[in-house]
Amino acid sequence: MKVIHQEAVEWVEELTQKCQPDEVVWIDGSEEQKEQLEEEAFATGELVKLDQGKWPRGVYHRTDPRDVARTEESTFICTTLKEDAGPTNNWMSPLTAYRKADEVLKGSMRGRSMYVIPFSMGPVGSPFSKIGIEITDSIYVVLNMIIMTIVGEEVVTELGTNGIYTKCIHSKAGLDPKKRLILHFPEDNAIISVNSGYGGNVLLGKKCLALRIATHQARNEGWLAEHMLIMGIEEPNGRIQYLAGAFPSACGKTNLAMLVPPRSMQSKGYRIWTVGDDIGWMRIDTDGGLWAINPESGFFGVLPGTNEKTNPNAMATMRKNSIFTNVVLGEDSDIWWEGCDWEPPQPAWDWKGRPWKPDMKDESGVPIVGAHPNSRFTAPISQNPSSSFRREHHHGVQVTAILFGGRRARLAPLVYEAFNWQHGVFMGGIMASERTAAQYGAIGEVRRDPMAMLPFCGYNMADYFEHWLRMGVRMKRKMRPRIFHVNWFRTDENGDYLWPGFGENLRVLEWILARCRGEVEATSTPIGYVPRPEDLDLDGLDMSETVVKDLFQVNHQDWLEEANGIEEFFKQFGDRLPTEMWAQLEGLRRRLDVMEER
Ligand code: OXD
Ligand code: MN
Repeated sequence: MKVIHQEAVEWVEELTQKCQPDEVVWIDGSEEQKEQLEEEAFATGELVKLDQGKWPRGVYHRTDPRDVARTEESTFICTTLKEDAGPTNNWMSPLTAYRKADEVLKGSMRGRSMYVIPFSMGPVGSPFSKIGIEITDSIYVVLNMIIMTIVGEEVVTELGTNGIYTKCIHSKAGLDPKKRLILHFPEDNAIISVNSGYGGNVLLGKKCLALRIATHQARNEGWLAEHMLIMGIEEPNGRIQYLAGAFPSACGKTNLAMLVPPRSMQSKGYRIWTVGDDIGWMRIDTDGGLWAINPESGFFGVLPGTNEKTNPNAMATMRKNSIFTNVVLGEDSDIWWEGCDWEPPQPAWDWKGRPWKPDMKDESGVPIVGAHPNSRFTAPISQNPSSSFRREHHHGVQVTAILFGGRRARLAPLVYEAFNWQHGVFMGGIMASERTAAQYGAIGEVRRDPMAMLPFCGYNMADYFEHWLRMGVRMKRKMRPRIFHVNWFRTDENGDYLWPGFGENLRVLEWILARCRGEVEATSTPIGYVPRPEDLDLDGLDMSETVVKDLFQVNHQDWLEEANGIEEFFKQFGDRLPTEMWAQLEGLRRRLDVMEER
């Protein structure tokens, strides 16, 4: 592979001097090179070859037990001015950050190989796409990047002699959690990640480039980089319309993106087409509409709870050519995780590598899980049976509706629509989820997560709201996506879900699309438009009138309390918060007052 980008070659040379690897290997994405790297990793134990009958070309990896999830406390935005990172990000001055990174990087690759991965986020040559070069000392990272991004000669050709690229540096170094740093330099278009081997911290094309660095570029260049799934809904008449949706972690984003319609809707002719499950890059095209691509080529999905019922398409996607991280490994080279469809292999080892069998308990009687709750599969999107034919299209897909979601037991109706774009931005800005037993912190405690971007917005979130508001103004009114909020998690007084979820969510998406086409009326409430019960297809669901009423109820007192919580959240942004956001909050309170007077 011939690299003619002199500056990139010099940068790699400089890093070679600094990190002192035994050798430098440029990754060309070829099958031969991939196989050779796998063999090396099998020999050192970095990877385990799985039962090739059950998992063709499947491999297994275990991360250090202290390194199993994104570490927000070691993640920094390194801008010259602290205010540019804003109150919701950790900030470090670029000078300090480079110095600290240098201390770790110096000699960190002695006795190891340094791999250089030129990669493209998005179809090569598309006006949406961005190129990066990741330097890493981990074969696991190389193999994941080959699945998650486009790697190969075509990227180097596209880069040419002077193309722009993000400098992405990763070294496992000593995997010391105390010295772990995930540093973003938006002003230099660079990322440095040290002392971690966990996907979200080290597959630098994903959260680091495609969100934190890209949000900064998107603001400067006038587009949106979002933590969103993108899916197409094909109706019986063959029309396909696309939705983009932002949901906080543990709200079923991957499952929704890969949804299989319930039988009753399948037989009418409905189909879902997955464009992406995690990241959407969106631009205003010459038609004045919003167009989106998924810059990723693979899924990096959570395994526990994934099975033929919750996500049959994910199960089919990971059948071959996939990487499994931190699940149970059997002596027979089979794998297992909590909630999968088969019996655990025996003998077996858990995600920490300790002998494990089902129903084991620790000294205090607490069950010992076999797979880490954040164990993952990495699989090519192209293997998804519902993969959209538009996925590789250079201009992406036109977004008809934007969905914001959260996990709210009482507050939010199943679905409601924003009055207009500005109100929709407010709706995204106040997004929140209540913690479940599976997460740290008090159960029921509300975590505000605007547009599901709290850990991913690479600049001051107040400016991010302003950018969203401006984007709306730039779109043609008729082409502007409508904005909705969904909540699949509303419960009754016994804590049981009111809505069945899974494939049935398509019924809600259908109402959303009907609204976008102007085909159905809706009921106006202080928080937005909710469906009239007769407009939601509830065929075959056996749902009582009371349940339907409860699903859409807007409780005055709960919303007044919510408004106080929103005010507290907004205050931290001081004068930088757009006045429109305060005006929206006032509007909400005013409408709630009118509701009470009635
Ligand atoms: C992810 C996340 O891994 O959002 O996608 O944490
Ligand atoms: Mn995500």
